[in-house]
Amino acid sequence: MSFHNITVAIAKGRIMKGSQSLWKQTGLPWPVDEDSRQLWFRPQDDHPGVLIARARDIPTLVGMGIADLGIVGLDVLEEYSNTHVLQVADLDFAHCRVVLAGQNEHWPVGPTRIATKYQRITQNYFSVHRHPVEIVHLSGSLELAPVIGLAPYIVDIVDTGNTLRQHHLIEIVTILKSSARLIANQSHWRTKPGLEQLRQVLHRV
Ligand code: PRT
Ligand code: MG
Repeated sequence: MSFHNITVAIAKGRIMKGSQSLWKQTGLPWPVDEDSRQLWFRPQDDHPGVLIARARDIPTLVGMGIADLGIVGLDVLEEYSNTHVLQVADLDFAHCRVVLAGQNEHWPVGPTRIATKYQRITQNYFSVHRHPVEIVHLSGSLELAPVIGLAPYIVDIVDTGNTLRQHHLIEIVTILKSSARLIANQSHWRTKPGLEQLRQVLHRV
């Protein structure tokens, strides 16, 4: 099968590491040269190209059809997805959870402030539970928010739980279980040859 027309947008960091081993398992040559500062590796021979981007930009790049496919965590997809993007496979790596955490194990009593980089996920969750919250957007170092008195609760990604423990924070509830997902541009998915075949190659391993 020829994938020479196909570009996959991949989030750098953990998702890229996992994608690299997925490419290895499938026998596809990994086109990314990590020592170069290049971010766009064009399709070569019969192999798909790879575009490296920030995680939160992947749904935009796929939705606009700049890339045909994308690989991104479900957490990022729930937060930043758009109507032009389809989820086509669970790739079963980069497992983690989006959790509510605080300085004790109790669910907040009354209106409360929550620091997070996941505004949409947090707002939806507390709307469903009809619990009033004020969301403070931070883009990193969430664990510091309770310590410095910015917000008593955070909504953040947890894997082993070590980071929370180090900051004396306790998990209260899991809001979302996440893993790496393969996403597709909706109209490319319907019309472009090779996308379903590439999905099968990536999903079957
Ligand atoms: O830096 P940038 O904002 O571009 O992206 P990023 O830092 O979120 O990228 P990256 O590659 O580190 O994570 C990308 C995706 O990996 C996330 O969107 C998740 O879907 C997934 N993932 C899986 C994780 C983790 N596990 C994880 N543990 N993302 C982040 N973490 C963080 C966690 O927040 C904590 O601070 O790693 C730290 C260690 O976690 P513990 O619980 O093991 O201590
Ligand atoms: Mg990071």
